Amino acid sequence: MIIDQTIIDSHNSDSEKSHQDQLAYISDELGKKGIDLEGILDQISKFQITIPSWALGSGGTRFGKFPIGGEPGNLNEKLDDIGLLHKITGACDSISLHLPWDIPEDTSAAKEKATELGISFDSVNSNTFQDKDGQEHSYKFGSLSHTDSKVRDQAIRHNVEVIELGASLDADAITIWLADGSTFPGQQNFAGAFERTLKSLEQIYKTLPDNWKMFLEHKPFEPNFYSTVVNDWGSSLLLANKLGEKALCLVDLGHHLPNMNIEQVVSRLIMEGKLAGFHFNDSKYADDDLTVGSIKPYQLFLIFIELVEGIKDNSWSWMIDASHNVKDPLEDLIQSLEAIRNAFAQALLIDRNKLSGAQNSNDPVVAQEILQDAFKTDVRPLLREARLRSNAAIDPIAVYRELDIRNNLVKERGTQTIATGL
Ligand code: PSV
Ligand code: MN
Repeated sequence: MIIDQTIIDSHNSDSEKSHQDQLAYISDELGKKGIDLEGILDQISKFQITIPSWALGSGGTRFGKFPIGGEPGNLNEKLDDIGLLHKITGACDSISLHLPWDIPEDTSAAKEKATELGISFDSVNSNTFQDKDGQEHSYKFGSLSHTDSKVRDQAIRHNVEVIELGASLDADAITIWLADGSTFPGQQNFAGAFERTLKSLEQIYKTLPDNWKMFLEHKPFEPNFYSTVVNDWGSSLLLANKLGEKALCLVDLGHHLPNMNIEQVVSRLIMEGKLAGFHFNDSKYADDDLTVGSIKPYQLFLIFIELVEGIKDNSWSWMIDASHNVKDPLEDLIQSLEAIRNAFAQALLIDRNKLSGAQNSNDPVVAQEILQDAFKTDVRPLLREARLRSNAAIDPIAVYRELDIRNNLVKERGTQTIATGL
């Protein structure tokens, strides 16, 4: 489905008056505080978030899946969906592929199509948490950490192939998340499994092209319920430090035990120059993969305060990793994109000198006032203005519904298509 620019423009002109009034109000308020509105708008517009290829269909739980219809059945259609999202939000100019779920049939054709849509290929993800048809050795008891070298070699080979394919698409990083671990006490020797994982990662690391990075993604549990080999940021950092400068730690917001101070983890990783980037999502209980900002928006804002402090010359990878059963996945992504930019914009409003002053004079009351003043500022007019300036929609959800995009996709693709993913 192709969205004509005139449709977006006409939607924007309908809401422009009310948008300009709200923008004038916030410009005035920020002006009184000496905040450079244009600088902030520029940073918001440039802030682009990667869409994972596996978040475009309805996600499932282990109890069931309820396909929404019109799901993209192949990589071409996935690129179309992201192109469409980018057109109406102006906020997502790249895709992250999960392999083998999304192996392009024709690499140059995929690249060409992506370029036409203004989309590039971000980090590629390997998958050794599932067995694929015809695979010689099973990952039931692990992959890079497996006790059997034949299984480890197979998993290493897969990662190397993912790097090769990623390089042919001009990606420059591989994200490795391992399900490896144990479900029962005594099942696995912790040190042995860690050592074998390190050795396997070293083999993969050696094959990285010069400009490439390796992102290590930790997770405390699931699918294993007793121990995971790369369970927390400590283990991730240990591996990254042992591997070398191209190895970095990726933070998925759902991959922490309850009440973890994720913003402090982020600060530590930035301090060590080891932050790779993010998988954004939200959660109430564990790795719920819910819409970003839907449960704990304040936590997201606190994380962005750390990011904005360290962002200077860093090129971190920003990606959404959410998927669930109840919303239209494209509307869900629009909401996630909005929540991420919202938190970013609020964090940009913090007066860093004032905050340092409050911290240095041990004044938690003023520090809290500074944070909450930014958090309670309604920055949505800034996000709308950034979209308007990128020829995107002032209100992307409204345009999505006005154009009846889901039903059009169902008409084009049918009700039975299922997008690859979990
Ligand atoms: C694992 O839970 C994870 O967060 C990893 O990033 C995987 O690649 C992705 O989810 C698969 O859905
Ligand atoms: Mn993830």
